[in-house]
Amino acid sequence: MPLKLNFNPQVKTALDNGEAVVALESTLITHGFPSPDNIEIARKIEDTVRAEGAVPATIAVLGGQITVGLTTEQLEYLGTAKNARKCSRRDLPIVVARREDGATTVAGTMIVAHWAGISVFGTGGIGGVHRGHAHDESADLMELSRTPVTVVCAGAKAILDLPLTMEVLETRGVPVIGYQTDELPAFYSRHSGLPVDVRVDTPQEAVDIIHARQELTLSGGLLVTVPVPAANEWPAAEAQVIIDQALADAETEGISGKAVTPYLLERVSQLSGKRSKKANIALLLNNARVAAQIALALASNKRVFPT
Ligand code: PSU
Ligand code: MN
Repeated sequence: MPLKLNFNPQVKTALDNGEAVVALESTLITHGFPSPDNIEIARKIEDTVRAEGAVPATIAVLGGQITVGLTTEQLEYLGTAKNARKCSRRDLPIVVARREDGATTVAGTMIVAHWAGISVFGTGGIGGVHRGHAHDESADLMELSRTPVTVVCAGAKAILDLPLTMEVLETRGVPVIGYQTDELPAFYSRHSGLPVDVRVDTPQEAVDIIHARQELTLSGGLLVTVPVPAANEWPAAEAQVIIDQALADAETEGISGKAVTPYLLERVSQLSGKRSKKANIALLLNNARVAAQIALALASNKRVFPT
């Protein structure tokens, strides 16, 4: 661990006792949802983890301090902060050196979770390869190939090129697990038509793969993909029309770099009324629940590995 991490005492105690802890990201608070919805959603995600019997650890950088497990006050502060930088791997040294606030993406959260000793992380959707811009590949994919954290998500965001994203995950050696599904979920909707590498139906089956990866000393993480609950699904055909419109608008406006993903998510939300938001919140809570169950199975099931 390179720097002193600022631990929430509850998270520290849970980790010291080998209890189940789930890492949560903060970019969805600063760049995923507008205030004040963002704070309420972040709280509900944490409550869902607690209801399962695990301890939530929302990760962010506050005034340059890498913080593992935001307090209620810190979460409220970040939820209204105007200048928090979206932090992937490349951004972490910048916010630390300049004592700035930073919200961690999937990549940034994986790095800090690993430093903190947290091996399960629940989120909405990972970044991936952007449609029509194959060179714009999220740093999330590279992080998954090098940092040993299990990321529970609803697939890659539907605004992305899902077949290309799956290809890159294969090249990078990241196993893609379907949780109670044979198909990669497409974030807002349950179906993408793309097969996952393996289906598991229980948290324990996911833990078996986590253990096998460790035993084989393979670097990198695992992706557990969970479909949005059927009642809150936004069917792919309907979502596609709006996503295409949002992508066209991004081109017209000349949006680029790290602003692309927040722009597209916000535009889809504006164009879809409440449909995309409803699905997004439902999948976040569902993923938090599954992540907590996997963390609990992992905590109750330690194995000693041959060295
Ligand atoms: N999925 C969401 N909302 C988000 C993100 C993903 O529903 O805000 C964020 C995550 O933090 C993810 C990041 O890591 O977007 C990817 O950004 P980029 O494509 O610039 O790597
Ligand atoms: Mn990008």
